[in-house]
Amino acid sequence: MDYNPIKIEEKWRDIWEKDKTYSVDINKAKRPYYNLMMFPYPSAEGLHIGNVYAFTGSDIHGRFMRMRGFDVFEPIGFDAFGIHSENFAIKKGTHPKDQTESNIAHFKEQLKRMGAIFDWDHEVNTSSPDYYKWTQWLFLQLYKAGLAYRAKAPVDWCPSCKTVLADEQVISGRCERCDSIVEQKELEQWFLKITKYADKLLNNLDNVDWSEVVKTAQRNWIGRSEGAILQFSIFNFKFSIPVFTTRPDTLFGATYVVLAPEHDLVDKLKSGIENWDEVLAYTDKARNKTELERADLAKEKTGIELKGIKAINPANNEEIPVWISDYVMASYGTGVIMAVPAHDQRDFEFAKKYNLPVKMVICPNYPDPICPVLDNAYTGEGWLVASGEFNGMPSKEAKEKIMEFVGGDKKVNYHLRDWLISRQRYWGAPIPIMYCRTCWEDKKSKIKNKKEGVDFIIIDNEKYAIVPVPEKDLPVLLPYAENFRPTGTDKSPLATIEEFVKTRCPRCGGEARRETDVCDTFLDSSWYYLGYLSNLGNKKLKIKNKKYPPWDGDVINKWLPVDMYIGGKEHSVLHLMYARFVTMALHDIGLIDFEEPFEKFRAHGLLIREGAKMSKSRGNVISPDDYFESYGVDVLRMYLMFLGPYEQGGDWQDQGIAGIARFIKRVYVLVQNIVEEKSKASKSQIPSFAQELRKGTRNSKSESDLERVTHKTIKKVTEDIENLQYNTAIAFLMEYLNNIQHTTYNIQHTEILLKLLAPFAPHITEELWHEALGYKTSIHNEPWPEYDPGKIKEDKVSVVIQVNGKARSQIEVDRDMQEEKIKSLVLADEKIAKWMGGKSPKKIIIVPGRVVNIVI
Ligand code: ANZ
Ligand code: ZN
Repeated sequence: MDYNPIKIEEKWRDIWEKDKTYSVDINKAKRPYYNLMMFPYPSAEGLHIGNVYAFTGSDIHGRFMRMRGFDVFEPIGFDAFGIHSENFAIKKGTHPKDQTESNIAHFKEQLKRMGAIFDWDHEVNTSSPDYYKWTQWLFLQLYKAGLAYRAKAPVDWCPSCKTVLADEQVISGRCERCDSIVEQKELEQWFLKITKYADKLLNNLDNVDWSEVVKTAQRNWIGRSEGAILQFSIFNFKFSIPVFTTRPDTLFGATYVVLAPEHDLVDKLKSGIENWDEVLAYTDKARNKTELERADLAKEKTGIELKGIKAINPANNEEIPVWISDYVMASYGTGVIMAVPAHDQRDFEFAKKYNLPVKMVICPNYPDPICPVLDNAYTGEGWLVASGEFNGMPSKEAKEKIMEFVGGDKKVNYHLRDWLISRQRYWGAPIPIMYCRTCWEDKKSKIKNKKEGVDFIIIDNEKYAIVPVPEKDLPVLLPYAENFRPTGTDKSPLATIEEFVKTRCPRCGGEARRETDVCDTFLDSSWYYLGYLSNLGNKKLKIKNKKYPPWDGDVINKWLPVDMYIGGKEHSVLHLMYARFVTMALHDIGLIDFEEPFEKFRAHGLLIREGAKMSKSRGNVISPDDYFESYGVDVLRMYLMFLGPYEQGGDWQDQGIAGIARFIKRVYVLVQNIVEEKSKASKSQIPSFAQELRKGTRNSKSESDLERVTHKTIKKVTEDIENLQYNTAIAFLMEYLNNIQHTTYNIQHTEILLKLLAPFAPHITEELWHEALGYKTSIHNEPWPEYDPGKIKEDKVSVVIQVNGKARSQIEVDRDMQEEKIKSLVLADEKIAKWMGGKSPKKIIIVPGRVVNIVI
């Protein structure tokens, strides 16, 4: 029989779907294992090969855990709202709703071909009202808990996406999505108070099993910094200026003070400032720069002295000048710094340029009284000099002491900013808020004592009360708008739809207006792992259909936190941070029992093609469809996983896939042959293998070798899959196939090969399991093969290591290990290194399996 992957794969897809081979009863499952992968944006006509890469690696893990006896829940869905999908529709000249529907249809077809154990009964689509009703509900819970608020703030605006962006969505000053340089705008927007959880977000990282790169990215993003607030009084003014510093130990070296140009205090000092026009001109220029440009270390520093203003250094009462400069940010710390040019590089450059005094107060090598002349700031720790009574004190100790000395306060600062979720776009969940004028005017008489907030906003110079949409009125439907294109103003296109904007106030029954911005897509995906386990209007699901929340607490707490989450590291501080925040908030509101959503997270690597990033503009994007049709899914899955360690990514080589195709074909032929031979043997009375062994007509040595190789293979493949080292697992399977081919009649080993191969190539293994080996049940329900450690040991031998003929150490090596490898192991041995005392060996004599003698 010829191997015809297309036919075989289609056949098994149908059977699996009909038999519901992979579905789990989420209520009854005994050993729940939640295997989650980051769901795709259906923002193109089809799956990207990078999606197939990511999902295959995750699915292999899911299949493996299934064979190990877990009830694996592996859901999939679509992150269908948002600018990615909307932009694609705009490009195609279609409506986002229609385009998204047709994209999803094709995605689904492809995902079904992938041979994954997806549970389609739990599919979610974030753009369907059944789903976004709950995204809006989530927003209302956060609002009620005081975690959602409106505020005016300088925000990042993407001129090409025509919307504001969250802090996390600006990467090196550019839009995360389209790479345009962002601009700054001052706008009133909705924020979620993620900063309230800054400490928890940071501390919990110590207790989750996540890829280290991602943890580090989150730690840096949260950016906790411990310091102090010190007050500098101003000559002739009644108030003092607070500065935030992480180095109070350097206070005696503070030779000037710098304010952010747009700082409120600048205005308050106006009466004393002699060069006001100059100051104003500088401030205007600074406002037009992005924070990133301002923070650029390489950039030439600029600034203006506030002439006529003097600050007093609280440590020594010296009068020092006050400047404004755009290297100080208004939004960080207090927006004011004490400049210590000797010990801060930015201050150093500024002082050099404007001829301000540089005073060294931390000496790297005390008690050396002569501090080196600086050509750069010395930013390390050391001992204090020129600091009065603190001279000679270690700088670490002086931090606290000097802070106390001048009556400063401890202060912890975070880089993390609140999450800006308003988007001036169409394709998203409308923010479920209304604005009512009557309610604002009535607030004193009627609403004063009500619990719900009566914050107001100003629209066209009128004050409006903020009124949340009642939960029973959800969802606030997104209208099918003809004019969905971004307006380019600071309003979403929904603002132009009169029927949408005008509404009745649920509180007073009067006329009200709706909020017209929509939610950031990342709010949709911040809870989708809960959504998969919820009844979002899906009649087929047997989940107790609670009114609020949409999930059953028992089910949620049984399955979550997610056991394994796999996805891209580009979401390190986006989705992964937002989802953690939302989970913590839901926990504190009392809706779930856990506060970390993902117990284990692994970032997969990126797939490139022949050394280059795949992109439409390069024209080197691979369509999975072509490979589904030519080689079949099993070959594609295996080839992708063979390209490199899954967590590092791989380089797709066009020729490479043929090698995997040959391997699969060899498996196919081998199994057929073994079965044929076996049946011939039984018909023609050819002696069985065991009989042959007894008669001594076969070489029993090779048989015991195969036994050893089998157990070794099981061990290696098992461990490699556990560590997501799929490429080496596949290599072991290839080697194993070679070994089996040299024996005959070996059904038992063939079965093991097929089982080990099953997570990688689910279709062909199922086919052979049934058609060649004659089983009636699925190979995917078989238990994972176990190995016997006793049977592997044999191939290790213990070797004595001598130095100049004297036994000094002992190591274990593989029996068949190459001499070069043995030599390097021996030389790496700690004890031996000591005995060699840094000398290099003159000669190394190896007596195989017994002794290694090093002559020095
Ligand atoms: C004096 C000093 C002396 C400083 C020294 C550093 C070294 P992180 O670690 O990021 O929190 N700073 C404070 N507020 C600032 C603002 N709004 N814009 C720009 N810079 C600001 O950095 C804290 C340090 O950054 C603070 O400590 C302050 O400079 C500066 F030898 O104060 B330091
Ligand atoms: Zn009202």
